[in-house]
Amino acid sequence: MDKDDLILPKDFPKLKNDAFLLACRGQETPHVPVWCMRQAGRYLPEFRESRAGKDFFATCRSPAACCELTLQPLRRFPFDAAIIFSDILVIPQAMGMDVQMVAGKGPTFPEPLKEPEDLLLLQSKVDVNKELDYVFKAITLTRHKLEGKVPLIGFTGAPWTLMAYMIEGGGSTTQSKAKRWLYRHPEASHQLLKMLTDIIVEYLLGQVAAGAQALQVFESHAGCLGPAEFQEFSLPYLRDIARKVKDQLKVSGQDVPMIVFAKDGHYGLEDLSQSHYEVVGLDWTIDPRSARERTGGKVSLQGNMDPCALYAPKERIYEIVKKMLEGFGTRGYIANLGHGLYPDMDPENVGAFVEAVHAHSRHLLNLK
Ligand code: 1CP
Repeated sequence: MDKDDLILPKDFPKLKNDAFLLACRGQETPHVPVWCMRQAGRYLPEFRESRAGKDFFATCRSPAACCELTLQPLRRFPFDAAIIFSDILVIPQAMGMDVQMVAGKGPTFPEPLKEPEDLLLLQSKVDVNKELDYVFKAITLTRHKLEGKVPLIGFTGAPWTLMAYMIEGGGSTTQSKAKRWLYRHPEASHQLLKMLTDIIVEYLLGQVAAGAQALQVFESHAGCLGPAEFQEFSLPYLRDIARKVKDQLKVSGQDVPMIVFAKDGHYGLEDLSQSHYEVVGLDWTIDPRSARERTGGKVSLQGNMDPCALYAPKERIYEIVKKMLEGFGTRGYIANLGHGLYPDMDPENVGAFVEAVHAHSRHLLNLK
């Protein structure tokens, strides 16, 4: 065992930059905070080097490796938050499913769920503290190694998104196998979604206990659901997660901001802004001003530059960021992309994006 794998005492260093946490709560900040989904990733040469020849999930199981990968983008860019390096699919693994990362293909389940009877093969009562202990150790270690530079975000996949992977057996554009369950086996679908919700709640509470200062829930496959299916199979579970996590945290006097990101789920924006999350993350298909109108100042917003805008020249990136900031305003806003960075993106343009957010938001705030 690496010496960094040992649990460290939790007297964490004092936070020096709280702009992200303030923005989550709609409070005043000196600049608009910014981070990027997939900021730790293959677009960074140092990431490719660290990951070379190593199994993806073995990397996820090494707290020292996760810590290093989380810190890499922070050494290059003045991001206002770090997100722990891990993956949403560690939950199906903890439930007993085999998940492999296949080069050129992405995550693959050799034996996905096919019929409701297969639910019996799953570990429904997962000992989260034992099975996902490696994530908690990675969070504790990273929170220390960040030295209070910026807050650390923990995350999870949402129940519907995880269910979709568990049935599809990997990525899919239609999610038709998983949606077949919704229409053909609604009861079994709810049984699985409920099972996942219970595990997710414990998992998020464990992340906070380990040192996570904010939590993001990724409903990456919201876009495959229509409004009615979203109402039935996604939203109630998203709400349950936030409510249960917050109720539990309250008991110990803690209050950790939560972000919900339902990709392509614009039909659910009003509901998402009333589902106990402080922040709603947006993909790039939503206009900033209309998102503000539809959420009526109830929540902070996060997003939503088209990641492909990072292929533009730097001056154009500045112009796009300027419009985005003017659309969202500087209060209750966290700048981000509308989805993750792609491996072929130029790190220099990521730097230009971060710099544009900081510079233009300071300019707007100085005008006030
Ligand atoms: O070898 C590699 O480096 C593979 C690329 C990669 C990376 C960098 C994968 C495989 N996962 C990750 C890390 C990861 N995954 C993070 C790290 C923190 C950061 O953002 O910097 C996070 C937050 C995730 C979450 C995740 N994994 C999501 C939700 C976000 C999203 O993209 O919508 C999803 C859907 C996954 C599944 C997954 N893991 C990896 C891939 C290529 C995929 C998508 C597969 C597909 O559906 O096609």
